Amino acid sequence: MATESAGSLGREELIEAYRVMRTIRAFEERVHTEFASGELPGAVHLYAGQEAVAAGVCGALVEGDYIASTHRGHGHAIAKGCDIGAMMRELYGKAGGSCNGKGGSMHIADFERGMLGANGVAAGGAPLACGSALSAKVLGKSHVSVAFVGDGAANQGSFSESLNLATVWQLPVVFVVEDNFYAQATGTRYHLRGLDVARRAEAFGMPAVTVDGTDYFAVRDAAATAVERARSGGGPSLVECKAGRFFGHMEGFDQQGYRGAGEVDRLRAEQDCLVKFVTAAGLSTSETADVDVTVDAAVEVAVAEAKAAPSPELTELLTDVYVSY
Ligand SMILES: Cc1ncc(C[n+]2csc(CCOP(=O)(O)OP(=O)(O)O)c2C)c(N)n1
Ligand SMILES: [Mg+2]
Repeated sequence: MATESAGSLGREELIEAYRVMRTIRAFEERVHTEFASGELPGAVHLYAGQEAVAAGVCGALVEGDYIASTHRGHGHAIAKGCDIGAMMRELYGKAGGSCNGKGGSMHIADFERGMLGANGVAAGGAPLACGSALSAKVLGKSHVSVAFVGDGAANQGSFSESLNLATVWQLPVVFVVEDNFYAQATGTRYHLRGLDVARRAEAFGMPAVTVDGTDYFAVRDAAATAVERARSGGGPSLVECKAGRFFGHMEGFDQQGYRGAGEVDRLRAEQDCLVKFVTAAGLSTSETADVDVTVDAAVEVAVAEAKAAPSPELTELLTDVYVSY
């Protein structure tokens, strides 16, 4: 599909988009093997397969914009510019991690990068992004806030409340719903009856579109339109992106018996957003190889440094945990 940004992005922007998606993929594939070898603690939800959503949406943002993420948040963090070394240390619970090793996968945050946090509460990012968007409105700032929400989380009451508040207050916020076809082991045809979440958003008086979440350019164009609308005072929008995950719901505990035979193999063979992107962007083998080598080396370093890093000091146990105002 020929989309607006496919033609308008320069070579450097295309290579940067590939670098972001390739970093997410390498990070997630490596975390999967680290977890399988018993090296990695905690609860981990992998984002591989959905890279074009995080990269496409964050590609439409500028510095100073904010995102609020989900329990499946590594891809969002990487796309928003978080350091993968700090992220890997966080996953290992080590000093120097994004939250000094005390948050783990589901709490990675970096306010300086505009990453308001992964979130263990389904749809927890939606009201957070509304708050961040309200601050822009009240303080007269120009930042836009994005909430990433899963298809299952879109059934949470807090999500509907957020859509309502956002339209009532005309907040500069974009809701990005990632329909990866499952909420844990429950398929969307059981919990949404096949209904696009975008149709629900329209009932709140909000522009909403549904796009192929494995198509970087389709996601980026839809996000750019929504971000521009938000920044120029046009209020909230919703972008629904459909893209399956390559791994189970959660590392270590999901045999994926609820998925059809060969479903993941087919996803990897036919719906790989990185392969689609390279073809659509016309990147050469040498262009991708340069990125691949750099990215793989960076992930290797991140893992080695995370393993070698010390645990946080006991004296740090309560720092950054409680805030007094
Ligand atoms: C408020 C709340 N209820 C239940 C859960 C347990 N839970 C964790 S992930 C999940 C499913 C989320 O599905 P979806 O929103 O589609 O995101 P995905 O895992 O597919 O990325 C649930 C129910 C939770 N974390 N928070
Ligand atoms: Mg889901």
